[in-house]
Amino acid sequence: MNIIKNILILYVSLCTISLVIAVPAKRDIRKRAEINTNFFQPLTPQPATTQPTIREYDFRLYKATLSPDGVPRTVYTVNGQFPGPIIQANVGDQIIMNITNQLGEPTAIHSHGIVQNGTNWFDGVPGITQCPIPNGGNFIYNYTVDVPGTYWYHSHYIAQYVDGVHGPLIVQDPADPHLSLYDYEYVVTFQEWYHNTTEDLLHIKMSANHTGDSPIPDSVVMSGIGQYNCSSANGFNGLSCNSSVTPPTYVVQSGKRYRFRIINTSADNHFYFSIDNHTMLLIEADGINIKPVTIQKLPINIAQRYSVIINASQPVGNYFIRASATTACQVLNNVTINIDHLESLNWNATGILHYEGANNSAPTSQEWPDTSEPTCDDVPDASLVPFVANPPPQNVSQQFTFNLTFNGANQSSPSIFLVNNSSFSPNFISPTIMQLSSGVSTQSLAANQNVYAYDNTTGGVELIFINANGGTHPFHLHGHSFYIVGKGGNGTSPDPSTYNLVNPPLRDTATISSRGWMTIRYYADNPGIWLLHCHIEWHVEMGMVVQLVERYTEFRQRTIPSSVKNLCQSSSSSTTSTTS
Ligand SMILES: *[C@@H]1O[C@H](CO)[C@@H](O)[C@H](O)[C@H]1NC(C)=O
Ligand SMILES: *[C@@H]1O[C@H](CO)[C@@H](O)[C@H](O)[C@H]1NC(C)=O
Ligand SMILES: *[C@@H]1O[C@H](CO)[C@@H](O)[C@H](O)[C@H]1NC(C)=O
Ligand SMILES: *[C@@H]1O[C@H](CO)[C@@H](O)[C@H](O)[C@H]1NC(C)=O
Ligand SMILES: *[C@@H]1O[C@H](CO)[C@@H](O)[C@H](O)[C@H]1NC(C)=O
Ligand SMILES: *[C@@H]1O[C@H](CO)[C@@H](O)[C@H](O)[C@H]1NC(C)=O
Ligand SMILES: *[C@@H]1O[C@H](CO)[C@@H](O)[C@H](O)[C@H]1NC(C)=O
Ligand SMILES: *[C@@H]1O[C@H](CO)[C@@H](O)[C@H](O)[C@H]1NC(C)=O
Ligand SMILES: *[C@@H]1O[C@H](CO)[C@@H](O)[C@H](O)[C@H]1NC(C)=O
Ligand SMILES: *[C@@H]1O[C@H](CO)[C@@H](O)[C@H](O)[C@H]1NC(C)=O
Ligand SMILES: *[C@@H]1O[C@H](CO)[C@@H](O)[C@H](O)[C@H]1NC(C)=O
Ligand SMILES: *[C@@H]1O[C@H](CO)[C@@H](O)[C@H](O)[C@H]1NC(C)=O
Ligand SMILES: [Cu+2]
Repeated sequence: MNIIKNILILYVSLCTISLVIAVPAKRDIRKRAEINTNFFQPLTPQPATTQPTIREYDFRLYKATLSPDGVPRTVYTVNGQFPGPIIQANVGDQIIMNITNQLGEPTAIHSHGIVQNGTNWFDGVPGITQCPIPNGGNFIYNYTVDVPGTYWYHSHYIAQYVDGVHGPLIVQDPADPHLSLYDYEYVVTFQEWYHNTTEDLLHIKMSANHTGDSPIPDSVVMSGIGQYNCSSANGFNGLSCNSSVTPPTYVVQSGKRYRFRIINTSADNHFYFSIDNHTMLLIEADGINIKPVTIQKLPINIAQRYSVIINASQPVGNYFIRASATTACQVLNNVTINIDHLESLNWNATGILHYEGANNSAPTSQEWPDTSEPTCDDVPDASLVPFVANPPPQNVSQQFTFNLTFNGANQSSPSIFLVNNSSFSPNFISPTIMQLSSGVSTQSLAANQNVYAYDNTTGGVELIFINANGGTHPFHLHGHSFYIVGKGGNGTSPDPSTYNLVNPPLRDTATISSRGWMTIRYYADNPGIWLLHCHIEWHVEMGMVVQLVERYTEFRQRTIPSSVKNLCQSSSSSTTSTTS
C-alpha cells in the first residue's frame, strides 16, 4: 500500500497542488461502497412536469485509489465514483452541472450528444469553447436537454476520461413512442481498462521514434467492474490484487421487459454486446428512436449509444451479459505499448442477468453463435431507420472534403494523424471562442487549428470523409446529429448516385471503415464552434480533429457568459500543458 501512497504523493508533488487529497486507507478489495450502485437499480421514470425542471448536480472531481478489476490504481473519479453518477432528466429540462475540480490538473466536461443550441460555450472543449477549469477551480455548465435519448458526459481535457471522468446522461421522454414496449430501464457502460494512467501511456505513445500501435489494455470493465487474472506475468507484484471481483449483476423479474441503455466509453475499443439466450429489440441509436429491429449481438463503437429491450421470458436462472472487445480492430506489432500484457488480457467483460428467485451460482449459459465474421463497423445503416421520417437536407450550400492520413514517427516527431495534411493541436490559453469574440477572423486562426467556417443560414452542410488509412475511425460531431447519406469501404470513392436522401440514419458518432469513405449532411441551424473528431482517444491526441465554425457572423455577436471569460483569466498562468 505504501507504494501506492508514494506514487500518489510523488504525483501530487509533481502537479504542485496545494490541496490535500484524501488518500483512502488500505483497500485490498473493491468494496461495495466503491461500486456505483446507480447502475444496478432500474431507473425510475421522472414524473412528467408541465414546466421544465432545473436539475442540479454537484460534481467534485478528485483522484482516489479504486480497484475496478481487482487491481488498485489511481482513478480520476466524479464524487469518488467510477463511472460517475447517472444524470437523469426529462426532455426540456435544464441541467446545472457544478464542477469542483480537485484533480490536481485542469479539466473540462463535455456532454456528448447534447447539441448546446445557443450555449456553445458550455460544450466543454478546452481550446475551442473555453479555457480549462484550473485545479482548485469551480465552473457551472448550464444547458437544456432538447432531445430525449442516451448520452454521456466526459472530460474533454487530454485523455482524462479514460482515467475515469465520465458518466451516463439519460434524457427520458414521457411521450417516448416505445414506452409501451418496456417496464423498466437500466444503464450499462463498458470500456477497456489500463493499469497505468493515460499520462503514462501518452508519454510513450506521443514520443519521437515510437512506431508501436495503441496501448494494449489490461482488462475490460462493465459498468465499472472487471476481472483480472492476478497470477499472470503482469500481476502487479507487491500490490494487492483480487482475481475474483463480483461481476456486475443486473436483476430482472420473470415476465418483465427491460430497456438497456448501452454506452461504449472506451478510448480505443469496438465491442459486441449480447445477453445469452435473450434476443434484443434495438430501438434507439445515439438519441434517435429507430424502427425496432431484433438482433442477437450488437456491434458498438467508441462513444456510441444504443437502447435495446430484452424480455425476461427465459427460464428463471443466471445468464451472461457479454461485452467483448473486438480483437480484430486492434492492430498489434512487436512494439505496441503493453504488448507484454496481451497474454493476461481477457478481452471479454461479463456481467450477469440474474432472475429474481434464481440461485447465486455462476451462469453456464452459452454465447449466441456468430452469424457472420465480426467487423469493426457499425450496425448496418439499413437497420437504423429513424422512427419518425426525417429527411436530410436536399440542397448542399457548403461542402467540405476531409482526407484522413497518417504520418509515422521519425527521429524528431511522434506518429500523427492529419486532416487535409494538417494535424490539430489545441490552444488552451487562447481558445477559438475568445479569439472570434475579440474580432479575429476565421481565416486568421493558426493553420493547426484546422478551422472550416461557413456562414450560410439555409440549405445544408455536406462533409465527405476519405480514409486514406487502414484503420477504422468512429467520427463524432459536436452540436448536431448528422444524416449518414452514404458510406463505402476499402478503396472505393464517394458515389453520390448511392446516396440515401429519403430517410437515412441520423446519429452523432459513425464509423468510417478501413480505406473507406462516408458522406454526412446536416442543417446549419446551430451557430457555434463545433468539434469534429475521431473518438479513438489516442487519435485525438495525434491530431485527427477539425473545428467547424457555423454561422460565425451571428455567433461572434453573442454574449459569452462572464464565468466562461473568467476561466481564461484564471487559467492563463496555470495551464501551460501542450500535451495533445
Ligand atoms: C457548486 O459547488 C460548490 C462546492 O460544492 C458550492 O460551494 C456551490 O455553492 C455550488 N454552486 C451552486 C450554484 O450550487
Ligand atoms: C442558467 O442559465 C439561465 C439562462 O439560460 C439563467 O437564467 C440561470 O441563472 C443560470 N443558472 C446558473 C446556476 O448559472
Ligand atoms: C505503470 O504503473 C506502474 C505502477 O504505478 C509503474 O510502476 C510503471 O512504471 C508504469 N508504467 C509506465 C509505462 O509508466
Ligand atoms: C491465470 O493465469 C495463470 C498463469 O498464466 C494460469 O495458469 C491460470 O489458468 C489463469 N487462471 C484463469 C482463471 O484463467
Ligand atoms: C440457451 O441457448 C442455447 C443455445 O445458444 C441452448 O442450447 C440452451 O438450451 C438455451 N438455454 C435455455 C435455458 O433456454
Ligand atoms: C520489431 O519487428 C521489426 C521487424 O518487423 C524489427 O525490425 C524490430 O527490431 C523489432 N523490434 C523489437 C523491439 O523487437
Ligand atoms: C471472447 O468472446 C469472443 C466472442 O465474443 C470469443 O470468440 C472469444 O473466444 C472469447 N475469449 C475468451 C478468452 O473467452
Ligand atoms: C453559401 O452557399 C453557396 C452555395 O449555395 C456558396 O457558394 C457560398 O460560398 C456560401 N456562402 C458562404 C458565406 O459560406
Ligand atoms: C489523400 O491523401 C493521400 C496522401 O497524401 C493521397 O495519396 C490521396 O490522393 C489523397 N486523397 C484525396 C481524395 O485527396
Ligand atoms: C530517435 O532515434 C534516433 C536514432 O536512434 C536518436 O538519435 C534520437 O535521439 C531518438 N529521438 C528521441 C526523441 O528519442
Ligand atoms: C481491399 O481491396 C483490395 C483491392 O482493391 C483487395 O486486394 C483487398 O483484399 C481488399 N481488402 C479487404 C479487407 O477487403
Ligand atoms: C436550435 O434552435 C433553433 C431555434 O429554436 C432551431 O431552429 C434549430 O433547429 C435548433 N438547432 C438544433 C441543432 O437543434
Ligand atoms: Cu481514429
